[in-house]
Amino acid sequence: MLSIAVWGGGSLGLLWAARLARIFPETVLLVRTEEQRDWIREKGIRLTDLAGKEERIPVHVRWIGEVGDEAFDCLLIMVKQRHLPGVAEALAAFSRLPALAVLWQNGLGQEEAFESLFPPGVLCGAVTTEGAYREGPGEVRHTGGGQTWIGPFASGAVRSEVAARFLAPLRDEGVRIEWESPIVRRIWEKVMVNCAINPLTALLRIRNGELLRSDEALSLMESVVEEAVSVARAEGVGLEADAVLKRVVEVCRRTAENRSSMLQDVERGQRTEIDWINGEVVRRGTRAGIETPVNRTLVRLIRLLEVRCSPDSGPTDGRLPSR
Ligand code: KPL
Repeated sequence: MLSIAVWGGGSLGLLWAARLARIFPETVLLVRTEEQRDWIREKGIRLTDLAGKEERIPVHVRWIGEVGDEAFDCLLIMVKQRHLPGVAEALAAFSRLPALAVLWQNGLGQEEAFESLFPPGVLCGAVTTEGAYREGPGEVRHTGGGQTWIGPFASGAVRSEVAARFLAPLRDEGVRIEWESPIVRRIWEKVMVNCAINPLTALLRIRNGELLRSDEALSLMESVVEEAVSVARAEGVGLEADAVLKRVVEVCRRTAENRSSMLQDVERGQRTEIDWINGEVVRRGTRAGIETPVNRTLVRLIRLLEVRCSPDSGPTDGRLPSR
């Protein structure tokens, strides 16, 4: 039997912990607060499926303050990018590291904090087109079906035996999940979609589908994608701007009613993932000598919005927050 842990009790963490607990009953969910732990320990996870049917699923749950030296075969890391250094620090204290560690963050650069911990092939990334919405501490709604890919960041790394034992039972249960080696191209494709949709929806406070109603929005998304495609190409990931833009439009249609994750962060007064999405395109563009003025402007506008929307935004010293 595989021992699996899901680190992070956000929307995807809850969805996957519930799904995995049905297949691998020993799955442990690691959450950030004692309140969330107590809620889930008492009531389980309440999952509302795509058809609107509710189910309560009991899950082993622990607060990360209780996590000591653990031995998991497989670890799904589903925290926001800004919490990754803390996870890497905690893992560095484990005497036995997982044989499969999967990073599920939006954006680029998530692997950087972990590269020195894991040998190539153990550290994987995940990209999913599924949607979920956290409705409470242990309540999650599955808002969109889709496909998930996991695979190593490193080229040439082979699928481990643990990865095969993790994937096969999920597929048997009808979960659409594939191994893709390396995962980098999928990550870039997703980043481009997030670069185009997330900041604009957050700035304009609109749902994804509304972006398609305006030529101005479409032309901004086109510029964002063109810049990002040039940067990806400089990194050896050959994507075509037209095809990517078509995909962006298709995602806007398919998720027309969604409030993007960045819009949700802004509405909750939380820091967004802009630095790891458009911000990474700018950073990598600078490294490769490629100008990315539209992405740069979106990063600045979102940072301004973060300062305005933060619950503790008092007077600032005039500096914008940096990553
Ligand atoms: O991934 C998303 C997000 O909101 O972060 C999209 C695809 C834009 C769906 O809302």
